[in-house]
Amino acid sequence: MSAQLSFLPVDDPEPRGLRYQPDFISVGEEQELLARLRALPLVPFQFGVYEGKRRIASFGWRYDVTHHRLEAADELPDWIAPFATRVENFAGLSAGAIRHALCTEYETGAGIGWHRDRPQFDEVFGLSLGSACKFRFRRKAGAKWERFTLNAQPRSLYGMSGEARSVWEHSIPEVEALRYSITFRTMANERIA
Ligand SMILES: O=C(O)CCC(=O)C(=O)O
Repeated sequence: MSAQLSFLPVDDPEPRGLRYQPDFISVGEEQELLARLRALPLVPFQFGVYEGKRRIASFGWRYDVTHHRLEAADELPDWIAPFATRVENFAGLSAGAIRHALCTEYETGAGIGWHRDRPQFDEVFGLSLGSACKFRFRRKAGAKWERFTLNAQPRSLYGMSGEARSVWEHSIPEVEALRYSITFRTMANERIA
């Protein structure tokens, strides 16, 4: 179904539940998506009074980090919906399982700090566009951290479920070139609080 990370050395603590699929979309599809993303009214990621360097647009649901709650957002647009369907097929999910898409722009020097995704969401998939990034994972092992880095190439898709999603934290260090991503998420349950 999907490319597991079997090519990696056995010493790497590969997070269970992490999938990676290079060339999930074509170069032409990437160009079309980049044009759409550049045309979006992206807004700086807001955390209380702080603004992140990355800019975002949410569809389906929007997570309000200041008030710690989900809010309804515009439906996934026509140009994103077919890719959500492709992700559902890739992951063996039922049609319509992906109900949220987050578009993110990382200008050069922007990144995202260590975190796990919100518990209101379940499975998480990320389509990388424009440039590569180091997608880092860490988890506590006694007094130390186990670490793992996925080199997420443009046009690739990663998927996080199981431990990769719920135990490991992930982050992206400052990117070296303009990068966009579309993060697709399923919902943890139907009761959205
Ligand atoms: O840009 C990405 O691929 C990751 C985004 C992410 O981790 C998040 O929005 O929580």
